[in-house]
Amino acid sequence: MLIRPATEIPSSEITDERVYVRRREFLQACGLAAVGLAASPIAVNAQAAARPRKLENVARGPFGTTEALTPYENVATYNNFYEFGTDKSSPAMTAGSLKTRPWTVKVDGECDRPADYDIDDFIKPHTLEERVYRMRCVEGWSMVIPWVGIPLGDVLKRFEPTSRAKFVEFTTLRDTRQMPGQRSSVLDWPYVEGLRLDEAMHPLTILAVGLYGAVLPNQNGAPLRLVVPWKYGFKGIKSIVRIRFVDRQPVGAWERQSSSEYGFYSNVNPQVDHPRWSQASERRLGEFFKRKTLMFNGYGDQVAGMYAGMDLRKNF
Ligand SMILES: Nc1nc2c(c(=O)[nH]1)N[C@H]1C(S)=C(S)[C@@H](COP(=O)(O)O)O[C@H]1N2
Ligand SMILES: [Mo]
Repeated sequence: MLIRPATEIPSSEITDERVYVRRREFLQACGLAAVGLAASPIAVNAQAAARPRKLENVARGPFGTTEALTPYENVATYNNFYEFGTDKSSPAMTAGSLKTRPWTVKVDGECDRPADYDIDDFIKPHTLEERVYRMRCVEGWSMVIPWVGIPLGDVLKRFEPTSRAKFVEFTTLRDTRQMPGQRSSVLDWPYVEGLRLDEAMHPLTILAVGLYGAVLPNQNGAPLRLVVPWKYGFKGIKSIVRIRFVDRQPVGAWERQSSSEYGFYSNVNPQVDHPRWSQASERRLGEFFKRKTLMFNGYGDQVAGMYAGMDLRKNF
């Protein structure tokens, strides 16, 4: 099996030192230690004992940035996951109630091979890759995260989308017992997001199953979440239970809540302000000074062509 739940590892087996050594081995296996990443904050892991289990057979994926990684502690304790409360610190404290196995992913809509998959069978045909991506939240903070995942395009091709498939819609689990934040009507549950088919097929787009070489912490969207690094973070829907090929543009949970603030495209764009704040700069978690926000979050060379001829002020 490719992925075992964290709960199968007795806590006695996980010590700070072992996790540190495993991390170093992982970096060496990926050839990353040689470029000095081992000296970055990843080696300092105060919360290592709480980390989920390491993932085996992770290859080094393309598109890696060499910017300093955001410390694991920030990535795993400063979260937006409204199903577990609206405070940044709440998901890390309460997402333990989410049961990530067994987990079924339904694939349906405009495709020739719709099916319900057990999460492990869903992932099995693919090689896990590490992708270090810059991430930018619409609220003005950013991180650099070493994701472990599989290219979404490879996944979607398996289901043979029909010629009517123009968009892909993703849905998060809805279960008020496991997700206590869904008892509040802060969003119209379940959380939904969508991509145009070409955005979904783009080689930068991945489905993540882990970060920092280990299984995704629940608060980061276990067992399966979307990662689209040139878009604001809310497009990266967590804890996915359904992937549907559709012919019409899906309405995401944030767009449904406030379409004047959260558009369908949500490409990172320093020239288009959020109605209530500027998007010109950002604060990288763990840093003091603000940085200028880059068009398409710095991925313009790879993705700008998909929006040629579109008015990106209108299609925000
Ligand atoms: N289901 C679900 N997915 C979600 C969210 C959410 O509240 N619910 N928040 C989004 C937002 S606004 C951001 S910035 C990212 C945060 O991901 P992270 O906590 O792993 O950094 O998750 C996105 N995916
Ligand atoms: Mo966000």
